Amino acid sequence: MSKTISLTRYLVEKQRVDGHIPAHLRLLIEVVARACKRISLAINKGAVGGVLGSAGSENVQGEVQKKLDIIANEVLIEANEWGGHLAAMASEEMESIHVVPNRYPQGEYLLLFDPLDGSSNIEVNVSIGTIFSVLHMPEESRSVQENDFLQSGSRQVAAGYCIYGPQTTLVLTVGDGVASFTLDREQGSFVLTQDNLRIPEDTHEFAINMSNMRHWDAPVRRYIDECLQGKDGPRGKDFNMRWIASMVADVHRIMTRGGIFMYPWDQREPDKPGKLRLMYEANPMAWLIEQAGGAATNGRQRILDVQPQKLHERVSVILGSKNEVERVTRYHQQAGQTQ
Ligand code: P6P
Repeated sequence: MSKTISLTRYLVEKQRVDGHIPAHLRLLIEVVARACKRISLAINKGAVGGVLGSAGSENVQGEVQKKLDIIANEVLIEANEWGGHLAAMASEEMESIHVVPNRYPQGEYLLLFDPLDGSSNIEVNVSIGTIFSVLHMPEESRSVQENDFLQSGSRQVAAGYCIYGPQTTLVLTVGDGVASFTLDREQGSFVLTQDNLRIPEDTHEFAINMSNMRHWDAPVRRYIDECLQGKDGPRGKDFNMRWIASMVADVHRIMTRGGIFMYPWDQREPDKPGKLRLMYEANPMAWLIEQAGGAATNGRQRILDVQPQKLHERVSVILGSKNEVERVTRYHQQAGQTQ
């Protein structure tokens, strides 16, 4: 019988052996993992569970909410508000922060999440996921305010995602590498299946929504044009393309075998820096990618160094294999687009 290491044991050892995470942070991560299990069960029911289709409402970004977006959000809120380790939560699906009700003990952490990323893929049975990020309440803060969340990604204390695909897999960092845990449905627990994930520094695979090509700025067009020229072009090798339109699935592929993922600024919304959200999509994914040896920028600066001004602000995202991300950043610098 191979020695399996559960998520709980992994976290207890991080807490006790490495002294790397305090008990309350361990408990918080375990609660989020249990919520992801419940979300996975709801998703797996699909049409049989009556959970498909639109909820008939819009989120703060003006996007139509699916029933499962709301379900996933409610599962995360309900699972996390009574535990005593959180002060408040922020979600892509909620305009303002959700402060832990007074009837529950207030904790020292802030939890941010995209409860169900990629939900346009739900009806077509393509992998989707939950993305989460944990920050510490600012020392000086008395009663939690939205501004307490406006911390750069470099201040995260935990980040991860759970991908609901052929397997349900939780990928997590607490700042000393990346580990992945696969849900063993017979046991009902997440089991460590890979530790110290590393992303190859080079790749031949790029992920971008090519239908937006005419809207990109010059450095991105230059990079993709060179990839498309293949071995006859300046890169001297052929490239492959993938676009799942579910950030969790595209990032998980990169965590697994390398690649570069790009959702850059484009001229469709010139006043917005990009489509993806900084606080609960780009920041957690950027930290995971960096912890696995990759790089993550907005084309000009490290995503984790971006100082947020608003809770739901967006950002241009270029992340993955280090040497490819650095090439795109170099092209921005050469075009005079530096931070
Ligand atoms: P597009 C899903 O809606 C999402 O936020 C990310 O998960 C994904 O990478 C991106 O948008 C897909 O966007 O414009 O290709 O549909």
